[in-house]
Amino acid sequence: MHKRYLLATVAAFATAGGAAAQDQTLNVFNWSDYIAEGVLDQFTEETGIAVNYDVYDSNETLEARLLAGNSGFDVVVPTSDFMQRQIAAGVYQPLDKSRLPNLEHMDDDLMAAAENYDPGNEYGVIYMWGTTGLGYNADAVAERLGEDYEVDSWEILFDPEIVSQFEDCGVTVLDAPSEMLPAAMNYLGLDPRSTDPDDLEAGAALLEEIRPHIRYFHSSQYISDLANGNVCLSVGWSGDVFQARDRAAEAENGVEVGYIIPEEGALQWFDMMGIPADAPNPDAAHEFINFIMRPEITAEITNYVWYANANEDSLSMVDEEITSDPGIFPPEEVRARLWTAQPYDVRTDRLVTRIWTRIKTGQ
Ligand code: SPD
Repeated sequence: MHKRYLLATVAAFATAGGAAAQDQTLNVFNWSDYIAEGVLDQFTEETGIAVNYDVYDSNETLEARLLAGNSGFDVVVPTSDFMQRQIAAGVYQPLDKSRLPNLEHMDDDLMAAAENYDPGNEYGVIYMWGTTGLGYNADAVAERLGEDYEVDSWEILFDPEIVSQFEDCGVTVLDAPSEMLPAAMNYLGLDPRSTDPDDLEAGAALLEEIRPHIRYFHSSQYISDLANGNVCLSVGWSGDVFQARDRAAEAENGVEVGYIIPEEGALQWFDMMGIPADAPNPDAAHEFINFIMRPEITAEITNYVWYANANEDSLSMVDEEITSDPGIFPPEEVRARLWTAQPYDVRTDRLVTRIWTRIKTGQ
């Protein structure tokens, strides 16, 4: 999905920044539904740097643009496992930490976790983090499985007899093979991080079994569809499902959306801000990353997009409704059930791409 926004106005140039800044443009490529209204305008007002903001909804889309070279982007937001292999491919430039004083606000433990992908946090800073779980329409579940049924397991998706009951109201999964195959493998009791072709094929077989009941594979459309009641069960990213819940509440349409991290566990991921090696404006990129790391700006974003952040000093400004929600900031006992991804090697990547095409096309 590609929408192009030119969010900064010429009028904004006049309000701040020196003459040099007035000529500057920053090109940001970020996930859709992932920034608070007003944040980009505030950056432009303060710095005089205009922002071109473009969005995607898959790591594969971002990666294709970066590997092709000359993307023109100054700041991008890959997920950490994808970033790891992109770092190896020379896609990023090291961050100049002397220009990022707001790094002091970041949570040491979470940045240490991100070091598993980027030793020394040389290339990336956590933007937001989350989990990949299940979004559901509470009434649709109660109608089909009874008022007492508690959605707490991947069985609602991966048990063919159960998921078949939701076919009429709409089941969706992410168009993200590196997340869907591990989720299926984990449900089967296999290691979700396994790259053994037999394990991947076992996950694929399960997905093929439930394939007839899936309405679509897409990684952003489910937000509005869950909110409007057009679908009732979605594999989704934590904040996106909470945005759906929020939209339904605002619309007062009677749709009640829930999100769970299933008891069998789920993927925990980190989305990282990084600067491509060939970024046209690395100075503005550093300024932008430092701006985002301001505690009040990060808090504003989390309050808008419902994703957890890794900015410790922002948390006192994040709505309690968000910090206290176990689906957004999971407590320790839930975190113990989360797994993290590791990047696929080239051979596994090719196999996964083939498997995914087979699953999606149903052939
Ligand atoms: N709408 C924002 C979605 C952000 C999702 N990040 C990707 C996580 C991949 N594991």
